[in-house]
Amino acid sequence: MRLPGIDPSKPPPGPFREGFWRSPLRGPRLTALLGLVLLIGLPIVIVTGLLSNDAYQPGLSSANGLGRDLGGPLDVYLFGWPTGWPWLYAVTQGLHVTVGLALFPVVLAKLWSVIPRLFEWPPVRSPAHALERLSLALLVGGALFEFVTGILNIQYWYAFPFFFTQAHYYGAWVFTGAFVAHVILKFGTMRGSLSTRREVMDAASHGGSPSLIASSPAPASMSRRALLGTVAAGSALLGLQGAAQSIGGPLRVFAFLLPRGRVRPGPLGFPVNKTAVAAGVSAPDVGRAWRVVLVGSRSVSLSREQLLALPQHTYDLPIACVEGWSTTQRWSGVRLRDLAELAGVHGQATVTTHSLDTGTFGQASLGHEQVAADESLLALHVNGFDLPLDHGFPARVISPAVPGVHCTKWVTNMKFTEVRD
Ligand SMILES: Nc1nc2c(c(=O)[nH]1)N[C@H]1C(S)=C(S)[C@@H](COP(=O)(O)O)O[C@H]1N2
Ligand SMILES: [Mo]
Repeated sequence: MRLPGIDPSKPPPGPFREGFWRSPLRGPRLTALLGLVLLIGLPIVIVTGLLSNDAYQPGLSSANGLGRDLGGPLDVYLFGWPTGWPWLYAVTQGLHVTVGLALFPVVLAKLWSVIPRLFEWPPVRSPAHALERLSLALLVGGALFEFVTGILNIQYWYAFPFFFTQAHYYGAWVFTGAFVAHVILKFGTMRGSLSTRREVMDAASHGGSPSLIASSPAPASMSRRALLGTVAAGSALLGLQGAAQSIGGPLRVFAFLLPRGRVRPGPLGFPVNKTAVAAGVSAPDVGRAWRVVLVGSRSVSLSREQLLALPQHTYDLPIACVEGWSTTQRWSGVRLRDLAELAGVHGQATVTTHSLDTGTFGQASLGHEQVAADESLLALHVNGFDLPLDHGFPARVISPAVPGVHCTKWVTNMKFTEVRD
């Protein structure tokens, strides 16, 4: 296939010319080694990402318009998110963020190792070659998009004009499709390159693609071992950040590069997602006049004293944020299902909570599995103390295994909706 105006024997100057890429470190074995690490690690990130979407309960959106709805047929809801293992989301999302952070240096090194291939000349040789190049564009673009948006999100730096969740989720489908195609196409090459001790000219170089081995190598400025060591050290540092904020406790100090690394000492010093000041919640709002309104087949309004007079239950439960940090504390309060009963809802029910905080996270929904769980509470105490204002005083939701965003603070209203099946 000849493209008009393109002479295959005359690449434009610069990166398209043989001899432009001169690092002696590049070669198919290096690329294959980095590829193997990604082949093992990326499926963990992909699967835990899909599970995170499930935990957000997209299925609830049709019930009350408040569950998450990213739109489109790929917003899949696989199964009702279980409540039996309270640590479940802390583990799946901790893995998503920790493994993702640790793989970022490997992704960058892998892209560096194959960069001569991105500058093929002629850019397109045949329809099959065009398809292959398109899949590579989706792979590289998808990977960079996913890693960069994910990392900006955990740094609370919304430097982009689109809605993070939707873009990161649909970007993941694009990336995953391209990743699967790439693994199918390149698995044999990777195995072949790893099975020899020495770099050999890659087969593809005969097919017209530029070789990864420089034709006129420059003197090495570092050894290949030093390159791999640098990548591994970068991965270890970032992986430590993720693990430290997700495992928490005394390890949290090692998350010094992340926003949730700094906490105050003492039993109430655990991380705060959004402070009362940031949410616009002030002392008068939560004074003696505060009431929570329970809505079901009837409406009941309760003061904090009245809530405290109801049966209290205590559980150790994590708050596990989508950003990968979690913290387990001892919460006490009234069971959500007891509140549903008070509102006259006796069967299976979902709940939608509203808060004094009028921001995006000031409302959330829980499925009927969550409402029915023993450990799901409207918490009034944490670690034996009144809830601090930053953690949702006078009352907040806490529920096993759900993403932290469902644990609404400064609750003012709870609407229970009976589910009929
Ligand atoms: N009203 C209200 N509730 C909220 C939030 C919020 O911004 N406003 N943030 C949610 C998120 S995203 C998380 S991870 C948890 C964090 O709880 P914490 O701030 O007590 O650690 O609270 C959730 N509840
Ligand atoms: Mo969160």
